[in-house]
Amino acid sequence: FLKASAVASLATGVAAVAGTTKAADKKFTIALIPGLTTDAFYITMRKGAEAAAKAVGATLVFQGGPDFNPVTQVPVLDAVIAKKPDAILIAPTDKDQLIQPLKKAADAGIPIITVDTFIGTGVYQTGKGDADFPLSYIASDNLLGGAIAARALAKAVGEKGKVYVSNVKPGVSTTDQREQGFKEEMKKYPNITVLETQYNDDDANKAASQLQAVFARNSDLDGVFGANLFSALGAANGVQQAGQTGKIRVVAFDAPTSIVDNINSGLVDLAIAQHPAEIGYFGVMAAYAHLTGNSIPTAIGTGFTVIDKSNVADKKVAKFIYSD
Ligand code: T6T
Repeated sequence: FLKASAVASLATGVAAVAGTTKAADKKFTIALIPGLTTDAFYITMRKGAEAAAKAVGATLVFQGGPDFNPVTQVPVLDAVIAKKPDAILIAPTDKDQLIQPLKKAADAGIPIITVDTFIGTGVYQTGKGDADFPLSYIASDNLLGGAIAARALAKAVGEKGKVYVSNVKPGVSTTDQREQGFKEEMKKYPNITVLETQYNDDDANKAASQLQAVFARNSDLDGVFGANLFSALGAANGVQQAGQTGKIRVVAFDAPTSIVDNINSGLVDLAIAQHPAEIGYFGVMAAYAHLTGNSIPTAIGTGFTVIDKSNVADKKVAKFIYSD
């Protein structure tokens, strides 16, 4: 026979377990709003987010705009807010222009976590400024990524000559930081001139024509850093169209499937793969932790895998190539 006190504590234990089960049983809906829907980076992020949602029994809603632009992203955000999800994960397409639209969601009581890109300074929960309300920022270290790109390009061009950055547009936290990190690191190479940045609006065709225009003005152009998937893809295409494969060296941010051929053919020297699936996975897990009463870190950093000719065929590396 159990003593009365033992029965009581057993009962409490059962109640506690039942309570836990109840909280975990609630099916949360977590929305993921990417920078744009048709980008292998965000498609891969979605996969990671789906895996985490499955693990915790949450429903993931993936909804985004057709291009990387606040004009198309804000209406999507408004539509998502109207559906009252339990949490929103979002890659804001502009660090200032998304502050007020996201504030509306936070004021409506929806927890916000930014993934990949940030608003304001990206330092959250400080009690300072108008953009500290998101709970967490989950992303690559983009300043570091820019510095890695600079070192790789410097090496590829023999630490001298002319290079430029092919970039999206000012105001995007990730690509601004990559350019900043790149330029800071390039100061260590006094014989390398960094020409004016070319902004392509996330349009690979524009990045390709810009490469050709820069080359037309600078026949001694040695290299280009493509600061995101479309900038790098476009710049590499431009190099190929100009018949300069291997002469104008290319360092790429991001790793779509096409990067494998481009590395093997020597068109691209090196690609810096982000880990978007991790960003999605930890984004959902952080939201779930918060929704079930746990505290979460205000920032989570994910890593890079640097891919070049020497390791592109390695399975451990290939798994970081993005999904189509
Ligand atoms: O480079 C990624 C992402 O990190 C950036 O914020 C926007 O561009 C990509 O989605 C690649 O196209």
